[in-house]
Amino acid sequence: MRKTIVIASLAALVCYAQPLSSQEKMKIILDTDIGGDIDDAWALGFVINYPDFQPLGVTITDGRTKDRAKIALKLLHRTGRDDVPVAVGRETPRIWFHQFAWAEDYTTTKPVDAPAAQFLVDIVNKYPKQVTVIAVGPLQNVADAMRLSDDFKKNVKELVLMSGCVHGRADTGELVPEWNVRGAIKDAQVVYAAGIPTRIVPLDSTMAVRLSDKERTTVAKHDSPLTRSLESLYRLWIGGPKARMTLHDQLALAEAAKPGLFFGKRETLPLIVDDEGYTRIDQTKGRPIIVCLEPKRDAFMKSYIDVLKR
Ligand SMILES: [Ca+2]
Repeated sequence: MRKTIVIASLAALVCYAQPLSSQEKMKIILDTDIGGDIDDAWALGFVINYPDFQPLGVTITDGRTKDRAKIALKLLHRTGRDDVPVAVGRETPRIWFHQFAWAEDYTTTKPVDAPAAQFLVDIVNKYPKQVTVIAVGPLQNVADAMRLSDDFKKNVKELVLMSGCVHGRADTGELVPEWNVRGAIKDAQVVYAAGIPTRIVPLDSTMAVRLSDKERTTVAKHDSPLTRSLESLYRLWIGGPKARMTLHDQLALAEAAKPGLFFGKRETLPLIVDDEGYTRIDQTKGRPIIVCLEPKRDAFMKSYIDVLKR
């Protein structure tokens, strides 16, 4: 069973021009490992500025989750979004912390008391079948929410994940265990097998989308609390003269915001996660998952930067 969905809607190209009313906004939760790779902070920037999202919370996953949470809290505070709660997931051994210095002394706002998994359950129960969870880190929190309560599977509207490598990386063609899957393989297995409507944006797409120096300058020159913060975090992250941000997580947000608009092809495939962290097509055991391929790099990037500059 292999179905190809080609999406191209000229009507949708008016995309970011007309904000929706508060009843029509898309209720979302961003689940993120902010503070490691730089794309998470810049993805949260999109969530903060995108007018058609109603962000109900940010949940923090993987590694030093309390330290990661401080970055999210500070970024939300600087941009006037203290209304968005932050919930902390369980800590795990993996550590990657280039950007922690940016918020290590930050104490102005705090995370909510509920752990991330409980927070996810509570919010989807409050708004049954209305909340899209966009998960752009390893999947501990989403899997924990499923383990905690069957209500999560029943009541979440859908999942959009930056996750996996299905046919091969966009840059090398190599089939690899993708970072977010490899970082929490058992959790990814739970999520992929859950049978919830799920779309993934894999390395097959994301590795084709990097920020150019010109685009970075365009954002930096805009000079707002958001863009100043993102540029500061970028400088902490950048590890050498050749380092450039790959926009993995932002592509998942773009797919959540405008399904199919920024991808030339979407395939529904029966996928499983194997014990080594590969996402494999398995006609017997796989659950149908929509895989977003062939990113429209320039159209996406223009829309994304326009949102950051709002
Ligand atoms: Ca991430």
